[in-house]
Amino acid sequence: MKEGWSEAADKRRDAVKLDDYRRLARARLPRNIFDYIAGGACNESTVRFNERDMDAIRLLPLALRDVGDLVLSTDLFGHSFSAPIGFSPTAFHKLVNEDGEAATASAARRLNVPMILSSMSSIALEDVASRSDNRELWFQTYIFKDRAMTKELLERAEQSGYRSIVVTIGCPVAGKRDKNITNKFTLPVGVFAANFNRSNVIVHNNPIYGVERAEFDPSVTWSDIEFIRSQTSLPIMLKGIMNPNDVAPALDLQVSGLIVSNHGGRQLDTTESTIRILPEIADAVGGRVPLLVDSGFRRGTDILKAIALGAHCVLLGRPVLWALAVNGEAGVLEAVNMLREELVIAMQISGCRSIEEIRKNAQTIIRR
Ligand code: FNR
Ligand code: LAC
Repeated sequence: MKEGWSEAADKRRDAVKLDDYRRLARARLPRNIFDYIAGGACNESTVRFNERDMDAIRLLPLALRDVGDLVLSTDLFGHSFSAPIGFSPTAFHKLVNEDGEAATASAARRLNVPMILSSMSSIALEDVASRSDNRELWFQTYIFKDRAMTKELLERAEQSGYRSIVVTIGCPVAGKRDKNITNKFTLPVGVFAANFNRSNVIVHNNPIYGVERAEFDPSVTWSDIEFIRSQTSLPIMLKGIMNPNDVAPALDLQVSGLIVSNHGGRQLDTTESTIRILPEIADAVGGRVPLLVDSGFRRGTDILKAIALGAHCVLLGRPVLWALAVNGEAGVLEAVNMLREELVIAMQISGCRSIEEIRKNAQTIIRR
């Protein structure tokens, strides 16, 4: 891959950056759905920390490095992906597009980037895999109070060809989302957690309450990760690591990867931004397993910084939903290609020819 910005990119007049999809989606979506996706916990301070802290880290570009040819490929769990960019698990894609997760997963296949399907998907996990023909999907689950349900999901994912299991931690309970409560948010008719049955419960704070057998469990401990391990032969990643002290117990349980995440600021408000805690977590991990990160990544330079600070891959949450809302599968392709082009430019101007070189140059190109 040679060039950064292309003529094709110039033709996309409506959106020139990832955040434009948010603006365009806002104009299309009902207010309560937009708020459910965009919103965070309480004052939404962490939502803002996530994005603003990217800018607090400055770059010192290295000049004259022959950056004519770049390599962006990224190997994870035995597959070579096209870029260090992937999709975080997000619930209910049919809220924004009728093809829902099938469209997103198909975009991920065409882009050759990893996608984590949420257990709260609005299309059943088997159907997402078959409709998208994506053979590299990963599956996310919580450790639900109903362990039999948790086990069933693991079995279904393994049987349908999912490549790894992502267990979301840091959710003993659902965070408080003021906007959903104010809006009296409920899922529209036709959108539901398709891997589950509907319950009659209505709690506006988070639609997960309306899903039978999907109750969070405040009693979850590290030993439950062992339970998950005993139930699947797939690699297991933990998503939601925010404290360096949680790295040792995770690695003791031989997990295959970690995802630094504060759920996009949707769980505990005033939690630290992921870009700021990433270096400390990377130190604790010491390269023993792949380290991924999400929450607030919107620009090519954000991704460059995450890699320099120890991440192997950066995941996108809301931007994927915004792009899906604006133009379905094609929107997701466009948006990710745009971000990839920004990453290419950032690598070239900072003097890094590969993901490996970003890591090697990290000490000199990053100023904190
Ligand atoms: C999420 N997230 C999430 N995480 C998870 O583990 N399981 C899930 O079902 C969901 N559902 C979900 C729905 C919506 C609408 C959003 C916005 C987010 C959190 C998600 O995986 C990710 O951590 C954040 O979205 C990343 O932050 P950005 O990129 O949205 O800032
Ligand atoms: C959310 C839940 C589904 O973030 O985790 O909305």
